Amino acid sequence: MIKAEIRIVMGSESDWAVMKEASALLKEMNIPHESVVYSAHRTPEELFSYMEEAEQNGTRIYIAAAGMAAHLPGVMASKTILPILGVPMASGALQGVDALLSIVQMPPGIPVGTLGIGASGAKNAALLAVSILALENATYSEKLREFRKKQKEKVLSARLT
Ligand code: RP5
Repeated sequence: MIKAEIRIVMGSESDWAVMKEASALLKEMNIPHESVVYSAHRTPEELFSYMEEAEQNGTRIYIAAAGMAAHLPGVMASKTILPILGVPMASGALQGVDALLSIVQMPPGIPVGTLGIGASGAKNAALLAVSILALENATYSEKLREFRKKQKEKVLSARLT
């Protein structure tokens, strides 16, 4: 297993189409991370073993993405005191509203920080993870400032025809 502070865990390979946006952003910022698939209800034992190994290998924050009943972020939060950022996936008949409500409505005591549904949530989870780590990492603060600068320039350079 690679050493990485950020781990992206998703409940199904079908979530990767969206979660690759979070991974791409971290890659663009040159931030070591790992993306894996483990399901809270289909592979619970393997999920817990993975978390144990991940935490021996430098993990400081998890991004957990799931759709439908979306237990994954909450179940992961039950097993660790590291921060969990939950991203609801727009899968199933309710297109992510079910996952959003499930992830955001954690009963008091075991928190999950919840982002928006889909790609915007995935990207914001990556940025928020870097912000949290940047509290103690000046290089990451610099990367975030650079990201914001580029984003601002892009907005200001928009030319409409
Ligand atoms: C959840 O159920 C996954 O996170 C995924 O969003 C959804 C559907 O999973 P698949 O049927 O595509 O494996 O567990």
